[in-house]
Amino acid sequence: MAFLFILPTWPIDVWTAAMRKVAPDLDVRVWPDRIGNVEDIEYCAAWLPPPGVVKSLPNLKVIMSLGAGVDAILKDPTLPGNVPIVRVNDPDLTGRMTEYIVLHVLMHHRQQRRLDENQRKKIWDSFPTHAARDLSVGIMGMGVMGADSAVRLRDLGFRVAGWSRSPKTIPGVESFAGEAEFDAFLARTDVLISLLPATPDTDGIINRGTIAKLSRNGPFGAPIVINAGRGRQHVAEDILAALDSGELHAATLDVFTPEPLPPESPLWTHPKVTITPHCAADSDPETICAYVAGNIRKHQSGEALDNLVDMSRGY
Ligand code: NDP
Ligand code: OXD
Repeated sequence: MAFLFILPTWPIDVWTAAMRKVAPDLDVRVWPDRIGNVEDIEYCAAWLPPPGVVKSLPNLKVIMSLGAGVDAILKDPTLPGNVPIVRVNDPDLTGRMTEYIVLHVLMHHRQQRRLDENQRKKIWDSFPTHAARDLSVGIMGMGVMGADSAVRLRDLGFRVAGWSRSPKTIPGVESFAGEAEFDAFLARTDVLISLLPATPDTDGIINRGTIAKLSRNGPFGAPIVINAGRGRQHVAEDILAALDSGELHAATLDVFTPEPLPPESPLWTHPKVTITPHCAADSDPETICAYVAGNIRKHQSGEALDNLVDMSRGY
């Protein structure tokens, strides 16, 4: 039995070293030049696999994502339909995302960019601040990441709601579900966060129409958007237009189409936009390899795989 990494855009030596450290007995192969006999390969971990590579593995039993999202794998139109895909659900990855979401909600709430600007200009302006309870945060995507962020934000005193396909029960967090409750969710939301997976249903969900339905009763008089889900979920032109017209107060964006964000994108220099380079939650090689190796061991001993992707939902 062998395990194959298919990571054309990742630092492969870091990942092979991490896997060898956490699973010294695993026969680790690397696409394309250290693949060996393809018939040995029963497990692979992939991110943006070139179309056809996964399909060329005749004895493959499981495809593993090295992140929480699987869109980078599902892009391959030739994936074998009968091989299960699993994704990462790990406290390290989740904790990193929660740090990012809490950081950016607090940054907007405490007007840190205004303070930074004042410091640069040597302006002592102790403007009034407002309480966390004055701000309604709404999280789209209440899975592993969204639920954890919601709880931490709730504990800081923010009014938190989540929107997902199915309703959730989290004490102190209001739940909205499905298209029927989307508008009500938007109407009570001052800070809109996306932690949705990339699927055809979530493509372009942060558009001018969505922004227009957000609350304008919050302390800034206009809403704030934070997208750490996937770049496909926001329409960049709509965000820019809404910021310029005052319909949107500010935006934090971690994910883009395409990535890297091209230097000519007006998002880079917009005074109301905070850009981060898809680093909200980094996959730590040793932690993720230990998780992958654990899932392989489970599968080999006949146990159910953790965090199986439901192909009918696409996440
Ligand atoms: P989960 O699968 O645990 O959660 C996904 C959530 O989205 C679920 O609550 C699901 O609803 C909801 N959802 C999916 N489709 C819809 C829809 N059409 N309408 C309403 N709700 C929907 O994923 P994770 O929380 O682990 O990760 C979420 C995403 O975060 C990843 O797919 C990835 O894109 C992104 N991510 C980004 C990173 C970064 O660094 N920027 C790092 C890691 C992840 P339900 O619960 O009802 O199924
Ligand atoms: C992920 C990511 O999906 O890093 O884990 O984007």
